[in-house]
Amino acid sequence: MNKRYLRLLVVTALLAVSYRVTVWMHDDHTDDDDTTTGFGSPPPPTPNRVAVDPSVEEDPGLGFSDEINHLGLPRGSSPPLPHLPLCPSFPPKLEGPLRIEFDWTRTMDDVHKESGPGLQEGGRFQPPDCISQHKVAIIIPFRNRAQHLKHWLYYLHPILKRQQLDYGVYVIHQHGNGTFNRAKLLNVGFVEALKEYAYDCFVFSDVDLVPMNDRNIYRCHDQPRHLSAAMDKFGFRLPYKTYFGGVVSLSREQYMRINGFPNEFWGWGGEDDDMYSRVMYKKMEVSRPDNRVGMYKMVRHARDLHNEENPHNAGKLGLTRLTMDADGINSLRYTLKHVTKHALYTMVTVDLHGPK
Ligand code: UDH
Ligand code: NGS
Repeated sequence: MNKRYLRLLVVTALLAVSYRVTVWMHDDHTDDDDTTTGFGSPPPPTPNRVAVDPSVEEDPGLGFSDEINHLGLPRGSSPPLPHLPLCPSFPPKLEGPLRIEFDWTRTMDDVHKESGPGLQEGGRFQPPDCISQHKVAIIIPFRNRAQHLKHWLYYLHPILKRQQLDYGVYVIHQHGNGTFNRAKLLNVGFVEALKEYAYDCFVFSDVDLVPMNDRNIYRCHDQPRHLSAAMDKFGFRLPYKTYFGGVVSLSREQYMRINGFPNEFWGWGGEDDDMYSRVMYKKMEVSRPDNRVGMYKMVRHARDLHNEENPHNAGKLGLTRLTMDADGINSLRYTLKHVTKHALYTMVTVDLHGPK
């Protein structure tokens, strides 16, 4: 190849990249209108560090594969140098069983100290020395649980870092005093996290649950996973075989296949059972860690206000097969109030348009 031809090639490649950036900048990504009317294509994320791994497959296509390649880069752009190696499948610094204590009041200062260095604003982390195999958004439904969140952040950031995940923490805060809706908040988290980065895996976690073993990796598997398989409040076993509450992980594809979670379970109870049925009806299975690795400690607390047991929820469970394709991520409506970047997490405050 002569020098002139090579120069021509380089110029053409640069023009192609700059064209894509220009098109994206002129796309309509404004936040002026704060109503989200469903799940559209998220914008391409900020280009990131990449490792070349020929074994990773292209995204099969869920609405945003035209924009983003499997490395989280806008299509057409080339990976920046230098390359880092992929992180190993078994993170080398895991400790196994952990001692978890909730019987003291943590300040944010304690939490910051424990979280250690390397976190980016909004509770984002990428391992400094290798490219993670897992881009994980951790979604926490939230209202009036500030002390629980401190415990969660205090324990989880060090664990997630040791697990060498490329992760972000999203606390989805229900605005107002209306009836709580856990599953709808989780749907909002999925959409809002994808606006920021090409996450391929989603861990949906209650704020009051901390794993007691760091070998319980906050990643996705080839089937939806129930991570909190052995909670202390249930004597370190499942309360019933189809229990799917607490902490679960689903890949983007698995989540889209079940149309996300139900939006119509207001108040306490049943939404996790509906999520389990969705997985079954779409011919997937639930995987779980064994009872030793899947141990969790829950922060003890009283029942929350405005999240009373809803007797109608149990009755809805018999209808999941009929309702799931119409009630879910494809019918999600909410109003985004604020997105605030804290040092250790991103807080998304949202009006869920609850029943009056
Ligand atoms: N949540 C909040 N605020 C609320 C309600 C729920 O942040 O007001 C979130 C939080 O992440 C919580 C999750 O939603 O962990 C699930 O809430 P839940 O009430 O379904 O489950 P939890 O295990 O409590 O927290 C069960 C009922 C407690 C009765 C205790 C009686 N001793
Ligand atoms: C079932 C609920 C689930 C709940 C589980 C454990 O009865 O949502 O108990 O509850 N299902 C229905 O109400 C239909 S717990 O012991 O954590 O309070 O997750």
